[in-house]
Amino acid sequence: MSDTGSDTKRKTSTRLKVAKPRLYKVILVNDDFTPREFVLVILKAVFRMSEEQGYNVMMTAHQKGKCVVAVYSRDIAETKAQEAIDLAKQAGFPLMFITEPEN
Ligand code: TYC
Repeated sequence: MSDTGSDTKRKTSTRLKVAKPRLYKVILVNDDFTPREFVLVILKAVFRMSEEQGYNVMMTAHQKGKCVVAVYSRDIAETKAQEAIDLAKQAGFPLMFITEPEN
């Protein structure tokens, strides 16, 4: 068979670019009412953090006003943030999480 080189030719110009799904940060927001221990319970239950990770994130939010908890796909970030907010609300606390895109 003659070799035209066609099957080794790169077709970069015709290849469609697939957008990478953006990642979203879940951010813990400080407030004056939710007990520290309850924040820790939520971080461990919803975000699977260890006691030490959870404590550090909780204290950073407590001292600086907010702290990034984790980064996920948009769907997971929004679901986890809402789950955490709902659990706090059920317990009577105004604990807030927000999501925002990375970059
Ligand atoms: N500031 C709260 C208190 O002193 C504790 C707290 C920490 C609440 C972090 C929310 O995201 C938070 N009881």
